[in-house]
Amino acid sequence: MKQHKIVFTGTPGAGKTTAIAALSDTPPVTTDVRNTDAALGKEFTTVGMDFGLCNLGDGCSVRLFGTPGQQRFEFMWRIVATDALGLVILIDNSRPDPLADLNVYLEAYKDMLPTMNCAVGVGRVQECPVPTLDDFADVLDARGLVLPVLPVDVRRREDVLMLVDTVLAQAEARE
Ligand SMILES: Nc1nc2c(ncn2[C@@H]2O[C@H](COP(=O)(O)OP(=O)(O)O)[C@@H](O)[C@H]2O)c(=O)[nH]1
Ligand SMILES: [Mg+2]
Repeated sequence: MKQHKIVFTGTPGAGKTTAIAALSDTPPVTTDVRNTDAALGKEFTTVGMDFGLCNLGDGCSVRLFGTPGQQRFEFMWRIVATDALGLVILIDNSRPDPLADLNVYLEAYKDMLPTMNCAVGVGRVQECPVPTLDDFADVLDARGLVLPVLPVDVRRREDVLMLVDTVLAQAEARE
């Protein structure tokens, strides 16, 4: 069976743990602990990484990894993405500067991106329509990158699957 590795990254609260749980066939392995960082404003936060498995049929399955979100774990972001077929960058559009958030991840992964299959998922666009998907495309364009930017609700399995399919389609196109 073909088994691919796909990594979800993004700011704390962007929905990495939720997305992996939505797609995983098996109960995902998470390392969430009670949050003691008041600045984060959420009850649980991921200190290590998430892991899930999803059988896509056609003899193909994906191993889903989530990076630890907080920037002090940045050294792990690249380690987790080693050997990955693809990367999904999740953006929380309700944050103060979502375009700057995207740039943080584009910078962290800049050596890998030219050869990495990658998609950007923008969450909470209904509540927060600005910046627009075009604005994200402009940020990518400024770095010479052409990547799909999709609206996503990480709580919906179909949305997360769409992101994974987009990454897999890029991989197939490269073959
Ligand atoms: N109301 C609302 N909540 C959302 C939306 N997208 C994600 N969430 C919530 O945002 C939180 C994301 O947390 P989590 O998955 O732990 O993020 P992580 O830090 O990236 O792992 C979850 O509680 C989701 O239910 C959305 O579009 N609307
Ligand atoms: Mg998490």
